[in-house]
Amino acid sequence: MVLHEKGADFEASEVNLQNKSEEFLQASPTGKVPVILVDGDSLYESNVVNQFLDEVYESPKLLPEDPKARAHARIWMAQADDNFYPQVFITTMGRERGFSEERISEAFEKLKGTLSRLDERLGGREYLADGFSLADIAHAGNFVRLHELEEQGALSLADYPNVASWMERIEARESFEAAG
Ligand SMILES: N[C@@H](CCC(=O)N[C@@H](CS)C(=O)NCC(=O)O)C(=O)O
Repeated sequence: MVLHEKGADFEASEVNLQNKSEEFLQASPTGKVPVILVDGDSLYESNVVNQFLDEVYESPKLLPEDPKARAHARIWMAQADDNFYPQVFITTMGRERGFSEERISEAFEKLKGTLSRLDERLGGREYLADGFSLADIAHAGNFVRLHELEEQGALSLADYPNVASWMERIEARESFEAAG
Protein backbone atom coordinates (compact mmCIF):
# COMPACT_ATOMS: atom_id res chain seq x y z
CA MET A 1 0.00 0.00 0.00
CA VAL A 2 2.80 2.43 0.87
CA LEU A 3 4.55 1.89 -2.47
CA HIS A 4 1.28 2.47 -4.32
CA GLU A 5 0.41 5.57 -2.23
CA LYS A 6 3.82 6.99 -3.14
CA GLY A 7 3.53 6.09 -6.82
CA ALA A 8 6.92 4.36 -6.47
CA ASP A 9 8.54 2.42 -9.27
CA PHE A 10 9.03 -1.11 -7.96
CA GLU A 11 8.94 -4.75 -8.94
CA ALA A 12 6.97 -7.17 -6.75
CA SER A 13 7.70 -10.89 -6.36
CA GLU A 14 5.14 -13.38 -5.08
CA VAL A 15 6.63 -15.75 -2.51
CA ASN A 16 5.49 -19.31 -1.81
CA LEU A 17 5.84 -19.45 1.99
CA GLN A 18 5.21 -23.21 2.03
CA ASN A 19 8.21 -23.75 -0.21
CA LYS A 20 10.71 -20.90 0.23
CA SER A 21 13.19 -20.57 -2.59
CA GLU A 22 16.94 -20.12 -2.02
CA GLU A 23 16.66 -16.72 -3.67
CA PHE A 24 13.97 -15.64 -1.17
CA LEU A 25 15.91 -16.98 1.84
CA GLN A 26 18.96 -15.03 0.67
CA ALA A 27 16.85 -11.86 0.53
CA SER A 28 14.90 -12.38 3.78
CA PRO A 29 17.06 -13.08 6.86
CA THR A 30 13.94 -13.98 8.91
CA GLY A 31 12.38 -16.07 6.12
CA LYS A 32 9.31 -13.82 6.37
CA VAL A 33 7.49 -11.34 4.17
CA PRO A 34 7.45 -8.47 3.57
CA VAL A 35 11.05 -7.79 2.65
CA ILE A 36 12.32 -5.14 0.25
CA LEU A 37 15.63 -5.06 -1.58
CA VAL A 38 17.16 -1.60 -1.89
CA ASP A 39 20.38 -1.56 -3.94
CA GLY A 40 20.90 -5.19 -2.96
CA ASP A 41 20.34 -4.52 0.75
CA SER A 42 17.45 -6.29 2.58
CA LEU A 43 15.06 -4.27 4.72
CA TYR A 44 12.30 -6.02 6.64
CA GLU A 45 9.71 -5.68 9.44
CA SER A 46 6.74 -4.03 7.75
CA ASN A 47 6.52 -0.97 10.01
CA VAL A 48 10.26 -0.33 9.66
CA VAL A 49 10.07 -0.75 5.89
CA ASN A 50 7.06 1.57 5.75
CA GLN A 51 8.84 4.29 7.72
CA PHE A 52 11.89 3.93 5.48
CA LEU A 53 9.68 4.34 2.39
CA ASP A 54 7.96 7.34 3.94
CA GLU A 55 11.34 8.95 4.52
CA VAL A 56 12.77 8.35 1.06
CA TYR A 57 9.64 9.22 -0.95
CA GLU A 58 8.61 12.82 -0.34
CA SER A 59 4.91 12.67 -0.94
CA PRO A 60 2.33 12.04 0.18
CA LYS A 61 3.69 12.03 3.74
CA LEU A 62 2.24 9.08 5.63
CA LEU A 63 3.15 10.13 9.17
CA PRO A 64 1.77 13.30 10.77
CA GLU A 65 4.09 16.32 11.00
CA ASP A 66 3.16 17.15 14.59
CA PRO A 67 5.42 15.15 16.97
CA LYS A 68 2.60 14.16 19.34
CA ALA A 69 0.31 13.03 16.49
CA ARG A 70 3.31 11.16 15.05
CA ALA A 71 3.85 9.45 18.41
CA HIS A 72 0.19 8.38 18.41
CA ALA A 73 0.60 6.96 14.90
CA ARG A 74 3.57 4.93 16.15
CA ILE A 75 1.63 3.73 19.19
CA TRP A 76 -1.02 2.27 16.87
CA MET A 77 1.63 0.80 14.56
CA ALA A 78 3.08 -1.01 17.58
CA GLN A 79 -0.38 -2.15 18.60
CA ALA A 80 -0.94 -3.60 15.11
CA ASP A 81 2.30 -5.61 15.47
CA ASP A 82 1.87 -6.69 19.08
CA ASN A 83 -1.88 -7.32 19.25
CA PHE A 84 -3.99 -7.02 16.10
CA TYR A 85 -1.78 -9.02 13.73
CA PRO A 86 -1.01 -12.02 16.01
CA GLN A 87 -4.58 -12.17 17.34
CA VAL A 88 -6.12 -12.20 13.85
CA PHE A 89 -3.50 -14.68 12.66
CA ILE A 90 -3.98 -17.17 15.51
CA THR A 91 -7.80 -16.87 15.33
CA THR A 92 -7.97 -17.50 11.58
CA MET A 93 -4.96 -19.74 10.93
CA GLY A 94 -4.46 -21.39 14.32
CA ARG A 95 -6.25 -24.65 13.53
CA GLU A 96 -4.33 -25.10 10.27
CA ARG A 97 -1.09 -24.50 12.19
CA GLY A 98 -1.99 -27.04 14.88
CA PHE A 99 -2.41 -24.55 17.77
CA SER A 100 -4.48 -25.68 20.77
CA GLU A 101 -8.17 -24.75 20.97
CA GLU A 102 -7.36 -22.92 24.22
CA ARG A 103 -4.76 -20.75 22.50
CA ILE A 104 -7.12 -20.01 19.61
CA SER A 105 -10.05 -19.00 21.82
CA GLU A 106 -7.75 -16.89 24.02
CA ALA A 107 -6.52 -15.03 20.90
CA PHE A 108 -10.13 -14.52 19.74
CA GLU A 109 -11.15 -13.03 23.10
CA LYS A 110 -8.14 -10.71 22.97
CA LEU A 111 -9.01 -9.75 19.37
CA LYS A 112 -12.48 -8.64 20.49
CA GLY A 113 -10.82 -6.41 23.12
CA THR A 114 -8.47 -4.98 20.49
CA LEU A 115 -11.43 -4.26 18.16
CA SER A 116 -13.22 -2.47 21.02
CA ARG A 117 -10.14 -0.29 21.65
CA LEU A 118 -9.87 0.49 17.94
CA ASP A 119 -13.57 1.33 17.88
CA GLU A 120 -13.15 3.69 20.83
CA ARG A 121 -10.14 5.39 19.24
CA LEU A 122 -12.02 5.84 15.95
CA GLY A 123 -15.04 7.50 17.60
CA GLY A 124 -15.20 10.99 16.02
CA ARG A 125 -12.02 10.27 14.00
CA GLU A 126 -11.67 9.15 10.40
CA TYR A 127 -8.23 7.60 10.93
CA LEU A 128 -6.12 6.38 13.86
CA ALA A 129 -3.74 9.35 13.93
CA ASP A 130 -3.94 12.77 12.30
CA GLY A 131 -5.15 11.93 8.76
CA PHE A 132 -4.56 8.69 6.84
CA SER A 133 -1.20 7.30 7.96
CA LEU A 134 1.08 4.30 8.41
CA ALA A 135 -0.97 3.44 11.51
CA ASP A 136 -3.99 2.66 9.31
CA ILE A 137 -1.84 0.84 6.77
CA ALA A 138 -0.34 -1.30 9.56
CA HIS A 139 -3.80 -2.77 10.16
CA ALA A 140 -5.09 -2.98 6.57
CA GLY A 141 -3.29 -6.20 5.63
CA ASN A 142 -5.53 -8.10 8.02
CA PHE A 143 -8.90 -6.70 6.92
CA VAL A 144 -9.46 -9.60 4.56
CA ARG A 145 -9.16 -12.04 7.48
CA LEU A 146 -11.65 -10.01 9.56
CA HIS A 147 -14.13 -10.32 6.69
CA GLU A 148 -13.51 -14.08 6.64
CA LEU A 149 -14.35 -14.25 10.35
CA GLU A 150 -17.55 -12.31 9.69
CA GLU A 151 -18.51 -14.61 6.78
CA GLN A 152 -17.99 -17.60 9.10
CA GLY A 153 -20.37 -15.99 11.61
CA ALA A 154 -17.65 -15.77 14.28
CA LEU A 155 -17.67 -11.98 14.42
CA SER A 156 -19.99 -9.13 13.50
CA LEU A 157 -18.37 -5.89 12.41
CA ALA A 158 -21.69 -4.18 13.18
CA ASP A 159 -20.61 -4.51 16.85
CA TYR A 160 -17.69 -2.18 16.01
CA PRO A 161 -19.34 0.50 13.81
CA ASN A 162 -16.41 2.94 13.85
CA VAL A 163 -14.03 0.13 12.84
CA ALA A 164 -16.43 -0.96 10.07
CA SER A 165 -16.62 2.54 8.52
CA TRP A 166 -12.83 3.04 8.91
CA MET A 167 -12.26 -0.26 7.07
CA GLU A 168 -14.58 0.90 4.27
CA ARG A 169 -12.68 4.19 3.94
CA ILE A 170 -9.35 2.36 3.68
CA GLU A 171 -10.67 -0.36 1.38
CA ALA A 172 -11.95 2.36 -0.99
CA ARG A 173 -8.41 3.64 -1.56
CA GLU A 174 -6.76 2.81 -4.86
CA SER A 175 -3.64 1.66 -3.02
CA PHE A 176 -5.66 -0.98 -1.10
CA GLU A 177 -7.11 -2.35 -4.32
CA ALA A 178 -3.71 -2.22 -6.06
CA ALA A 179 -1.96 -4.01 -3.18
CA GLY A 180 -4.46 -6.85 -3.61
N1 LIG B 1 6.43 -8.40 12.35
C1 LIG B 1 6.65 -8.88 11.00
C2 LIG B 1 5.78 -10.10 10.76
C3 LIG B 1 6.11 -10.77 9.45
C4 LIG B 1 5.36 -12.09 9.31
O1 LIG B 1 5.08 -12.80 10.30
N2 LIG B 1 5.06 -12.47 8.04
C5 LIG B 1 4.38 -13.70 7.78
C6 LIG B 1 3.31 -13.53 6.70
S1 LIG B 1 2.18 -12.26 7.04
C7 LIG B 1 5.37 -14.70 7.19
O2 LIG B 1 6.17 -14.35 6.34
N3 LIG B 1 5.31 -15.96 7.61
C8 LIG B 1 6.11 -16.99 7.05
C9 LIG B 1 6.81 -17.82 8.08
O3 LIG B 1 6.76 -17.46 9.28
O4 LIG B 1 7.37 -18.85 7.69
C10 LIG B 1 6.33 -7.76 10.00
O5 LIG B 1 5.46 -6.91 10.30
O6 LIG B 1 6.95 -7.70 8.95
